[in-house]
Amino acid sequence: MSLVSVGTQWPVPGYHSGFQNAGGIEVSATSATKGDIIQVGDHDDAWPLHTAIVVSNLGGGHFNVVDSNYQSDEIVRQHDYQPPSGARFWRMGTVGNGGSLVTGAWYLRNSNSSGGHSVSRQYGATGDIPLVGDWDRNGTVTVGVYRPSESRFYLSNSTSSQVADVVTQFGNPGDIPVVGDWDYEGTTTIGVYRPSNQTFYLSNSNTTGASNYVFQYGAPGDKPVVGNWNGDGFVTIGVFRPSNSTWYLRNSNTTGTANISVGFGRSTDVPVTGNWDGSTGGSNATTIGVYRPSNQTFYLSNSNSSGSSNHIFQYGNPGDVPVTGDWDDNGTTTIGVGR
Ligand SMILES: [Ca+2]
Ligand SMILES: [Ca+2]
Ligand SMILES: [Ca+2]
Ligand SMILES: [Ca+2]
Repeated sequence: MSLVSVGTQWPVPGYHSGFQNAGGIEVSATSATKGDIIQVGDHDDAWPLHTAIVVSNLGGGHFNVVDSNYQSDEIVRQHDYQPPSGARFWRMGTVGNGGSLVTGAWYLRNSNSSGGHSVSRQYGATGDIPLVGDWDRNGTVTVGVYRPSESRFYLSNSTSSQVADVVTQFGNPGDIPVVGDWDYEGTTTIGVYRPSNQTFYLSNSNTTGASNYVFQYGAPGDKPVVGNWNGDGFVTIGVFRPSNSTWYLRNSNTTGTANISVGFGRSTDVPVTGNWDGSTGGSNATTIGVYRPSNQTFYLSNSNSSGSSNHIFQYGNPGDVPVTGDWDDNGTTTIGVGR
């Protein structure tokens, strides 16, 4: 704080650019959520330099935060705080692969292109990780969430209701949810990837209980992905490795080496998967793509190989979480965001 009192020590350069260079995404005060950074002042302006971490967004520009030195006392404290209007908000990390919901609004589009949303939904709460699947095997995909604070899945079979049809505890704190039709009988069921031991735990039912598949795969820092990579109908796993922007896809839910390795995307991208062109027959495989939070742009490929993207388009707002699904049941996987 002496820097503030003597004034002449300003500027302290590069707070905002530093967060950005490290992969941070600037978000609005309204959308700031737990774990985001509030940075006040980057130069000698009206607002004293200060950094705080959001614990909860109280609305109306007020936040509960944890910070230190706010009272020049070197004490780390948690308190309610209203940052000055010059404050900026940075999201450095993510929960799950691509982040978590803030308002629980979903904006889904029926084509892989820029434009407005085709369908909107309201489902889930702040901190939830959005999921998509056909939980009741009626042929229609619907939404769900994983609530990390409870290690619970909340799954809806409705295209409108906010009521959960299925509530299931599964996994441990720190797990990343994954969902898929692991046994190719039509129902999308739950699972988690545990980063701490790089192990998948997959269940063939949407109920609490033992996993049907438990196996190690991947390396520390990997992000789990799932898809029907070889077109045989079974949804199997893979990982996206940010350190080398490489996907390692496996055609069975077992430990072992990758069947497909492909470089695609950038380290700070969020992996997404789907059948973007609705190809059928023997080529109905799931293919890869990424959502780039920094420019809110999807880059989707119709093959699991390196090379240029087949679909590149902007969609969503800073802080949104990408989701994918065949919302209109026409065979083509398209995109959306959870907010
Ligand atoms: Ca369904
Ligand atoms: Ca199944
Ligand atoms: Ca395809
Ligand atoms: Ca579709």
